[in-house]
Amino acid sequence: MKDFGKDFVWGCATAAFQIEGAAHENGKGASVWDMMCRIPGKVKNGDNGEVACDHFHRYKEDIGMMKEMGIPAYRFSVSWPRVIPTGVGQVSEAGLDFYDRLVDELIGANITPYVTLFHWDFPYDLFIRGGWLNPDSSKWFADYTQVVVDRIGDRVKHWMTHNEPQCFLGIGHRMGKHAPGLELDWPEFLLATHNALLAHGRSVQVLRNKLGKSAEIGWAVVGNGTIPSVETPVAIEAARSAMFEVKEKSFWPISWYLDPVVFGKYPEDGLKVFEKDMPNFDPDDLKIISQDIDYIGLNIYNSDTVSPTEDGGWVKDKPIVGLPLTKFNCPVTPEALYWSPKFIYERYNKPIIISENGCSCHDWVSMDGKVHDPSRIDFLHRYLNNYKRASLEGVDTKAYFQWSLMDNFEWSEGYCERFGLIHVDFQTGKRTLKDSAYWYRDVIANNGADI
Ligand code: IFM
Repeated sequence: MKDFGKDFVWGCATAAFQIEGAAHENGKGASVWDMMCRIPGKVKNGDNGEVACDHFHRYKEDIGMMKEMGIPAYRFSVSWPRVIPTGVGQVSEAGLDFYDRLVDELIGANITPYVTLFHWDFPYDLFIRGGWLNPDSSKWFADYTQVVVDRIGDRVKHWMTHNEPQCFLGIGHRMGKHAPGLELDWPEFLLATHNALLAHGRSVQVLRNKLGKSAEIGWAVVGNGTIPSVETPVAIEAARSAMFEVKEKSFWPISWYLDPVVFGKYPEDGLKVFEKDMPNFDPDDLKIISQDIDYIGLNIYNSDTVSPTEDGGWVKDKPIVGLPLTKFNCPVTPEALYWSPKFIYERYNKPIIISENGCSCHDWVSMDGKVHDPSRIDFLHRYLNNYKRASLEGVDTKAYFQWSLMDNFEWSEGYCERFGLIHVDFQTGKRTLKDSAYWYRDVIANNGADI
């Protein structure tokens, strides 16, 4: 039976704020998420990241569990305010030491580190200086990148700059639901977005200068896309257009983020939509933004289904009555893992990494001491089936990272959504491998041949 190919990489993913805890250890600075957690009503149950999974202290145990599961690669993020407490200037050697130890422990366990530089915990001190609206913000990020790569770049070869720009910019700076909780008008939002894109580009430059071609560099965007309602050429083209079109003011369209990064220009239709809202910027910015990257990371959870219309357009289908939903109320749409990677690969011609995929379920420790999560197994199986189809049909699929290694802090949902392969008892910190962890171990062991 066919597997995913000999160089395919299997892994799990997490993010610093969601698991580390140790919020004040060694003078760690605050992030916008620490601020958000203190604003009543912003996070369910008033939960916060003070302790989270206490991974900062228990990382050896966590890596031991990864070893037990046979996980070959681990995607984690570095906390910017842990390594530079005020975001710029004084570096915390103790903060950097943690990532040093983490990387060493991973390599010792034969697990390849994939480092994300920014998974949303923006330094609070820089936020009060204007955050991504500050014209210096991209340089701050470049300086931070330098500090991190100087310390762990000798051992880390796989890098991602930002995680999900649509979310930290859109949900954080337009909807106000995520940190920093802003509801900017479009001109300010587009300026923040432009600066964050520039930060990505400068960060790639720093990584490349330091590591050259030995490094594999990319970033991770929300890759939820569109599924054609039927597999006819017309319906497929309708779904493709729907995936990339910017037809109204919205922060979701993937082309708004990927076109500048890969093609060095904003999409024409989006420029028409945003027109006078666009910031003035130096045209050379786009050269910086479009540094050559080695892959595109896609975080895919679900997709809309669309149908073609008679006039050559498309329309979103109404959700099917009774469509399966995850605990988080997200639709279960496994074909998302076929169509999104395919459409993205065909448009941008870059290797694909699934940098996140998974679901939250109603998990608890049963009377037998185990955690039975058949719906997560079924979810992952169906999605991987589709990813395999993409791979077998020629999409350059490099890797798959399940979200998430362990239950963790799910942003404005607090600890209410459990995405992990490892169950975490948030009262005691006790970890328990779920049934899905053992299932994933077997998938990895035969490189997905049974999928
Ligand atoms: O937990 C998040 C992660 O931080 C970013 N992508 C989606 C996940 C699940 O909601």
